[in-house]
Amino acid sequence: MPVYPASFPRGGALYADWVAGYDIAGEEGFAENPDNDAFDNLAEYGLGGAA
Ligand SMILES: [Ca+2]
Repeated sequence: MPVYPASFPRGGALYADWVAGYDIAGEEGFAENPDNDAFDNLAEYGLGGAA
């Protein structure tokens, strides 16, 4: 399970739900970029993109 900062209330579960929709085991961190586009995971999630 990813470890989320304590200052990330409730959104952590939503991000985990987003991660669960993609086959990115091992690359689920905010700064990872499993599809090697211009956006890291946190940006993809925030913008409604695909991992
Ligand atoms: Ca990406």
